[in-house]
Amino acid sequence: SFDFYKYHPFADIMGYIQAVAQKYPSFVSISSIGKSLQNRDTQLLKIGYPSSTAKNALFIDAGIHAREWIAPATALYAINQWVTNSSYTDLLKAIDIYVAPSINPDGYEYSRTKDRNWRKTRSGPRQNCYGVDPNRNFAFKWMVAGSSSNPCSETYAGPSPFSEIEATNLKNFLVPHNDTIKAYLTLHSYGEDILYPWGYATGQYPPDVNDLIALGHEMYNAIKAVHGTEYTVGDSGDALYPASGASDDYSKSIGIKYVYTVELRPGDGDNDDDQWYGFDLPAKFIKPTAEETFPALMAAANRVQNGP
Ligand code: 0X9
Ligand code: ZN
Repeated sequence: SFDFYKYHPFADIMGYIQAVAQKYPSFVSISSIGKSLQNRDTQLLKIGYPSSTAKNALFIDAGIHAREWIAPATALYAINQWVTNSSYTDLLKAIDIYVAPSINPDGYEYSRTKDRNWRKTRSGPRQNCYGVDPNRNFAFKWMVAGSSSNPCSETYAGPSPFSEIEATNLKNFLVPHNDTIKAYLTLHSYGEDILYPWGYATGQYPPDVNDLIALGHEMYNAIKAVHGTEYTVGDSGDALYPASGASDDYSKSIGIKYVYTVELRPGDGDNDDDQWYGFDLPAKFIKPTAEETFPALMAAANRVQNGP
């Protein structure tokens, strides 16, 4: 059986979600959001019982940054909770949950096999350098802040918005579903933050920012209740740094209400008591990280179910 407490190759992640869809065909199905540049099929799991009326949905992605391995691992743990625990049946009759557990597969495999610290896609070369930061490549305030035009930079925004097939694939799913998707969570690491838009600047907030802060605090409380971990809830631009062209701002710009970038464990390393691992979080931390994150995902799911 699948070991949730280790890090897996992309092919095994896809194999796991295919097996889930096969095992629970009455309420789980699989589809493709498209292929990566290197032709890896990027699959998406939909969890939710069929309904005669349109259902609202929660969308979760992970792994847009290749080296942030804890994010796909956390997404797989959450899938397993939803499909194996019958206490979620009513929720899954009311809403659909989409999980895309690994949306930068070429980068992810490169970080597994060649360079543990790889962040970007694998397009190129351009000026002898590979990759675009897919989280700077979306067509909202592209290249406005925290983005580089240098192909060798870690935050290279690409030659144009949606130059990257991986960002395009995500956009092509989100845009036609923007009326039903009420919450978009994108799992990253590290820093232990719950970040809401806008991220393209400091001091810029959407008109419903108080709703985003309120759910952000619910997620904070849900996380803290499990192992005591205290995340920071804040505006992306203020609490972290301004960075434009990211998937969170783009999702908000197309009308998805509750949008968060969740920076998982570890913390930012400024606590002397912590042994600090950065992106290279040992597998023994998958369990506590996933355990405490799941209730935060549930807080978002419950908000989708109960409405604004
Ligand atoms: O810089 C990023 O893309 C994210 N941090 S990470 O360390 N995982 O790379 C933060 C993105 C927050 N959202 C926006 N600034 N829009
Ligand atoms: Zn990231």
